[in-house]
Amino acid sequence: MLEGGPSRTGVSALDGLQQAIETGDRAGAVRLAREAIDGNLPAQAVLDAMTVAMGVVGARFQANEIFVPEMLIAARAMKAATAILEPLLAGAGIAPVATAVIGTVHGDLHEIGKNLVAMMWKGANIAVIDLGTDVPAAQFAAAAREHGARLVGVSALLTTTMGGMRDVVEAVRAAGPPGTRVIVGGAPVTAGFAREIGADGYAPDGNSAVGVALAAIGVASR
Ligand code: B1M
Repeated sequence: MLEGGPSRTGVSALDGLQQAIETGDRAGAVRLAREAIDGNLPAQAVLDAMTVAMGVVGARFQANEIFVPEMLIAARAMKAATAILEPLLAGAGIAPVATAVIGTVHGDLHEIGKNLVAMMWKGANIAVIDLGTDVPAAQFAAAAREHGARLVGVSALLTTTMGGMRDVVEAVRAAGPPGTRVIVGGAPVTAGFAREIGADGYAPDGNSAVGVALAAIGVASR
């Protein structure tokens, strides 16, 4: 009988990949991500397996079954494995449709979600300047000015740091290029919070961050 969906080998590669991320096995994660891609599994399915793994890691941390060092090595494994996907997601456009500056808000060291959004934006032919993590509000505005960015992306993963996004919106309005749009996201961030702080857009995940960013600057999605 013929069945759609990933092959058994594909499914077990994704299970193995999820396991490798959960246990922080960086070499295994890279190898299995490569095998999954070489086996023609869609990049999105590979990404989803890794994201599920980080959810498991977070739940274990919350239940005091693992601690910060284990979260960190899991994140390092995911970071290394997502690098395999970047060339697949990267855009092949000639001139970028816009430039974006992106970073994680001040006080916050979580970078994987921000990296994924940066990857997706590059895939949509947006030139991305990545400021990294723990970025002060003024630096977003200064970088936007320096690079003539029409978009500023801000990520926050902690309820204790998301308030800093308001400072970024204010800094960009005060000292960024006129008309620059600020897009926010991250696990604790909601559309309501984004509205409250005066952001121009909110996206719950990397995929939707593309449409939200393009809509914010008036460019039609392809
Ligand atoms: Co931290 N951590 N962490 N952590 N960590 C969380 C976020 C937590 C939910 C874990 C938990 O308790 N269940 C919890 C936050 C609780 C809260 O505030 N509500 C937490 C905590 C408490 C902490 C510390 C305070 C722990 C401590 O020290 N006691 C500490 C804080 C350090 C700091 O930042 N100052 C800390 C540290 C760390 C590590 C450094 C060890 C490590 C990060 C390493 C790294 O990034 N290089 C880490 C990790 C790995 C996690 C979890 C397990 C995984 C995060 C992740 O990468 N997810 C996380 C638990 C969890 O998320 N379930 C947790 C995968 C990623 C693909 O998803 O980042 O949500 P995410 O991104 C998504 C969307 O949110 C969205 O799109 C992405 C793709 O779909 N998105 C955007 C993100 N940014 C966007 C921007 C956009 C649009 C969409 O537009 C610009």
